[in-house]
Amino acid sequence: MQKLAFNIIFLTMALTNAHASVNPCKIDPNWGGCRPEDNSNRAVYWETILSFPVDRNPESVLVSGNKIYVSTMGEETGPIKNGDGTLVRYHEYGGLDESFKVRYNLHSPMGMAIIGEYLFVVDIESIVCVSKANGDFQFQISLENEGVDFLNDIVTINSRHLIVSATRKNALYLVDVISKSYERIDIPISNPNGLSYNPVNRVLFVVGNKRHELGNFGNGILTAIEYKNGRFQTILFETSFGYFLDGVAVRGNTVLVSDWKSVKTGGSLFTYLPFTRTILKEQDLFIPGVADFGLGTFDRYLVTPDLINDKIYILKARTL
Ligand SMILES: [Ca+2]
Ligand SMILES: [Ca+2]
Repeated sequence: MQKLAFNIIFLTMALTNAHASVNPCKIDPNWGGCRPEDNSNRAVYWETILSFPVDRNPESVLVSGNKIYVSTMGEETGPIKNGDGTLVRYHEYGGLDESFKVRYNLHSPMGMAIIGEYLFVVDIESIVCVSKANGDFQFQISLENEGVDFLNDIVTINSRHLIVSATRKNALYLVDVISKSYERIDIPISNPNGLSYNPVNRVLFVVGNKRHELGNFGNGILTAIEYKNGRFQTILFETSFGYFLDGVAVRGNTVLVSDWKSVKTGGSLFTYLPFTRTILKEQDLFIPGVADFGLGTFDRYLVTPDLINDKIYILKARTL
């Protein structure tokens, strides 16, 4: 009897504690918003609510708090050293935030990641670090010695490590921003493009393509890599879908993937559920050039570049 009473008290305490420990907003700096715990296994419908022009060739978007960071490649979309690329910051309603200015010479900046007060961007063979507050240059780490010539995306793993994708090298690198060193991850990936990391179960998602080109053939590959025994070395699964995959983001228990699909009719967004290894949904976005998108504010907003028409689109999640 005493034991039962103890158990009831223990259970009550556990429930109270469980309730108290539920954090309504677990902000992850990598995707800048909360994880939608209540809706974590489901696909939603994304509705466009706003778009605005960006100069020029926006490749990647990162949302942090109520700010939208955009990397622009300049005149050319290839990794060319012409010094006309930059990073710009917008307010959530689309106005340019002039208090952020990158004076450092960027060529063809693409994916971005945040660690603390620092914003990292990949630029051809380098990882460039600027102040997240005002864009002031901090330092850069070059992977030139690795023969890297087309870094595409970058993702935060923890407070000192990042992973970058080197598309033409079919390689990923783990970068230490404190010691400014890097090592190649011993897993070949075909033309790796977008990266996203789920720190809850320590799984890295990589989207790549059999060929790094837009075509009318099935081309995309999503790879899930597990962090185990201190290393990224185990492929959990690999699956093929879509035409030309670019961006990826963990949303709750699902993984969102952008597919360029067609320059004429626009791209689409896949919602993939790793637990069951199934595609929950493919939504046509009617936006061409859906490159490296970002999620923001409670994962209820999705912000994507339109690389073809030099625009940014803000979409809002509608529950199905
Ligand atoms: Ca450029
Ligand atoms: Ca990309």
